[in-house]
Amino acid sequence: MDRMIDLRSDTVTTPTEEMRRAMASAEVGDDVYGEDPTVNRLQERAAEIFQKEAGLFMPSGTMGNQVAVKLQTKPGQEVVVEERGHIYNYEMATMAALSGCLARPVRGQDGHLTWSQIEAVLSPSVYYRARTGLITLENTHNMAGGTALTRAEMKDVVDRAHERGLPVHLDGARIFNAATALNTSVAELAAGFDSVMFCFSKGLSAPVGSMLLGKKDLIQEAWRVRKMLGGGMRQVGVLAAAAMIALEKMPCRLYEDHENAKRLARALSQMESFSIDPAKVETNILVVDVKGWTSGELLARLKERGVLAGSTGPSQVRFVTHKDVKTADIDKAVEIIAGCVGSRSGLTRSNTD
Ligand code: TLP
Repeated sequence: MDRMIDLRSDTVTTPTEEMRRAMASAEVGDDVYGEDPTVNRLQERAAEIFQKEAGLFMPSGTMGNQVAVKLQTKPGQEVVVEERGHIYNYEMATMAALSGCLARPVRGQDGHLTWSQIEAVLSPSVYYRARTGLITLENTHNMAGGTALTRAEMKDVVDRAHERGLPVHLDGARIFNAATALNTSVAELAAGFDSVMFCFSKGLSAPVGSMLLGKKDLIQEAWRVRKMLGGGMRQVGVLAAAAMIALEKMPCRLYEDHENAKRLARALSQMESFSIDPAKVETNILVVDVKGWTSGELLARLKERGVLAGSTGPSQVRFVTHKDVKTADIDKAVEIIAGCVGSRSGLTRSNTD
């Protein structure tokens, strides 16, 4: 069989040749002493691009998010999160385990949370209700299908939260995808947030790493919490060197992933076995409802034929496009998927795309 077409996640992307060369020749030092020049440059450059005071390199997005939660909450408080949010569903209940917090999930339309939805769940000021400690937004929203939250809608949440004295964290693992889709800058999208986490290791294709950004005081404390969690790294400039290329060179190609995702969505929308509105695909993620199959059955059949995707529910699958999947691979994947669902139901409509 040819190589697998891996649409499980953009986390599967491999580093570019340029990243590998930069890693091999990176200038390094002990970052626990703050002496790795490559890490220091990366943190400064990320802060500059996002127009935040300071940044801290993190081994993962999960650690970046959870350090932000720990720093901005007290045990016994609630954290508002969109119901399908990563912080709530895919971080092993860390906010409970490490910060002693309770998630307060709110369902937003396609992952968008409005202030009125958030306000409805904020703790009333009576002593017997848990206090809200932090509000979180996710952009793009992964499990809502890679939807992009606009500057205006986020600003509304941030401003109103601040009026109530509440900090707001942005899980911007894929903020560069959002900026690409909305034709704006990441600085514009990150404005006003007390903390922002973004990942180098997703569509930007670095092998490892995320960044937490915020005010100097917050980031100074983040150094302590990262170390507590075992995230103090040593000659980590080898990773920061790849991340620097991810930051400078990779955002400009993300539109290709978005075009490929739309291409895949248009094709799937022509097949009876899937329910997806291609007009709603804004970035590189498709979350698709499956009819007539369980997601497990379908994914196993696709895998046998050379396509990998992920399950996001008993009858829902996720396809993610990225650098290592070209347009020709998408067309090949469409052929394989059509053959697979067609062989079972004979229901494939003609693909007019
Ligand atoms: N997302 C992964 C899985 O964990 C689901 C993926 O394949 O999409 N925030 C968001 C919005 C994410 O999508 C992810 C990873 C993270 C945080 C965590 O990043 P890592 O994996 O670096 O801890």
